[in-house]
Amino acid sequence: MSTMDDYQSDAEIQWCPGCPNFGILQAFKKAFVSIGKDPHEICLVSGIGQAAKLPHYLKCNFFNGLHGRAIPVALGVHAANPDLKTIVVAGDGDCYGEGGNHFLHTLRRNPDITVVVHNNEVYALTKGQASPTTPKGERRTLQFNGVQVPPLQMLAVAILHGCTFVARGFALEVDHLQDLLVSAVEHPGLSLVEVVQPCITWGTHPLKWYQERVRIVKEDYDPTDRSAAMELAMTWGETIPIGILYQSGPVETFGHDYRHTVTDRPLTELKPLDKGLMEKMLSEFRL
Ligand SMILES: Cc1ncc(C[n+]2csc(CCOP(=O)(O)OP(=O)(O)O)c2C)c(N)n1
Ligand code: SF4
Repeated sequence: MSTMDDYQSDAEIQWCPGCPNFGILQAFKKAFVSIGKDPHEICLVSGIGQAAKLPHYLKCNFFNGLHGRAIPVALGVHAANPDLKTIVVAGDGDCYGEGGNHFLHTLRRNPDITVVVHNNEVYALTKGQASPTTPKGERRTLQFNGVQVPPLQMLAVAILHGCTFVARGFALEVDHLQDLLVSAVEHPGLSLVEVVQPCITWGTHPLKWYQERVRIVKEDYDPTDRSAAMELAMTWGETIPIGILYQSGPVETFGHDYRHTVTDRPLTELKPLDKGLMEKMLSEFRL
């Protein structure tokens, strides 16, 4: 049985003091302990950005790759070893902007992975430019006259395109976020958790602005009601609802058919191809 200390990394944390990302980090550690997984049974995958640094600060398997490309790497990890709990950690720019294409098509495929998006409504690492979730009209470091286009509503897009677990959390509601992460990781199929993560250095509003608006969904809220979920997913203003907004299933997950026709075992357990045969195959492509 793991403890919080088992996930403690020695890396020096590079976030601004007081960044709400610290709350998300704490929620991750608590969630892993609640799930009862040991660090070697988990693999975090990230790209580039402030959010993408989170895996550095947890002692478990992780792969830190390119901006926008965490999802395809996570799919590879999951294909190679479906016994690992594979979790993508990304910023809104990383996942919805440069990685938006991967995100969209992953919704259709329903792989059994979790995607956690820190939504701070800016590109924080590169000093506050607009991201796909920046509200229309907001002035940013490169958008001097204000952003000209409306933000993407990716939680609604996810529900529309068949994601069977869609949740929104708040970085300062650590215990609530812990519960969301546990439910997401245990959900079979693709699970999406977007976390409201105010950036206290480049963001427009102070923490108080978010604290006054964030509301946990009512206890009698029915997350299987798709229309109600769409409405909550698109609500971001006077109130910002948090909780499991949508959950349905079970739905067959991507790789299910293929795994049973090709192999029942993780690819990591297959014998490597014969070296001579590999050489022969490669030689056909050599000039
Ligand atoms: C392929 C590539 N494109 C662009 C960049 C520059 N870049 C690094 S981080 C970043 C945006 C970070 O914003 P976000 O993903 O929202 O994460 P945050 O820092 O806000 O957590 C950009 C544009 C890069 N490093 N690599
Ligand atoms: S720039 Fe913003 S997101 Fe990045 S560490 Fe500082 S407060 Fe956090």
